Amino acid sequence: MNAMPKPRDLTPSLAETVVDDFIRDGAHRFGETLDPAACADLLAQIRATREFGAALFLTEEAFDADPHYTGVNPKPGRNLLERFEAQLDFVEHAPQIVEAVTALLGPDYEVLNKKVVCGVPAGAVPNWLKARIAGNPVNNLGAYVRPQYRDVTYFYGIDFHQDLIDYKDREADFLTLYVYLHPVSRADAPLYLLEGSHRLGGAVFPHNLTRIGDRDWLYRNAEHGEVVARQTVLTGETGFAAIWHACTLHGTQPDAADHERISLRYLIARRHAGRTGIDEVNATLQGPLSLTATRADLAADGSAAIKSNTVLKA
Ligand SMILES: O=C(O)CCC(=O)C(=O)O
Repeated sequence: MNAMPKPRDLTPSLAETVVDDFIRDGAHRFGETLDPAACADLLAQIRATREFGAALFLTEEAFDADPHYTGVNPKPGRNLLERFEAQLDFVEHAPQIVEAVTALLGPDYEVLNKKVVCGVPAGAVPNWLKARIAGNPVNNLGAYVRPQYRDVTYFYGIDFHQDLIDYKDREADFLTLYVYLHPVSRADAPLYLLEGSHRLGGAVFPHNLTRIGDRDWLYRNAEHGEVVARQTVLTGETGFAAIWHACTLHGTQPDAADHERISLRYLIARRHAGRTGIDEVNATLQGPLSLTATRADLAADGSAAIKSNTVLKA
């Protein structure tokens, strides 16, 4: 008797889905969360290192005595995540993460940067500081944090930006992996992501965005054209993970909860010399793959030179 022909498996693989999602949206959210017990364990250890409250900050007098706006982020030798290196397998070796990143970047990809990111709750930010930073586009609070705590990046919201912003002259050959270590609701400074915004390639910050409906933005990148980008809010459970393209616009509003939001942020780059999924994605972009200047919002000392913030209107 002849065997019945096997039905063709029409379900796309994760690798195919991820590349398709990057081409269409510039991002992929994982359906499966990372190990919640490992997240909770890491979170407890991170929280045990400090109070995520007002004690993080310098006094106004101490800040004004010697203001530094640059060199205030985690760096090798001053990065809290280095202490937990031995327990990051639940992220770095999770099969879905490895499959997705390999699909986009090929084998032997490299981690350019990994760190703990904290959304600082409103109640922890001193009033003098709130008054100074109100309306600024990038409220990375590193400049105002006591030096011993600069092993974490602290945000009180950040306007829509591309992660290419920190990589002048580098091609968009990397992606961001972002992981929530606890449930993140609307009140916990979730990431706002503009799907399809990557299609215009690299663009100088701040970005030309006009709200055109409940969830849509008209996004223009000078001579490279315009696109309607759909806003999606990345709320999620413990272990929620998402990846996005270096040109995908995203941002956060200030943390409105009474506790800090703690996440992990990885930047992962291609090392493979051959063609990979990211080449397929980048071939569909209608703007530049790299920029000679990435931002126009800063004064020479690195302080904010403009007051404007679009994500606050999201
Ligand atoms: O975690 C946040 O609040 C913002 C993170 C972000 O957008 C970034 O680090 O690029």
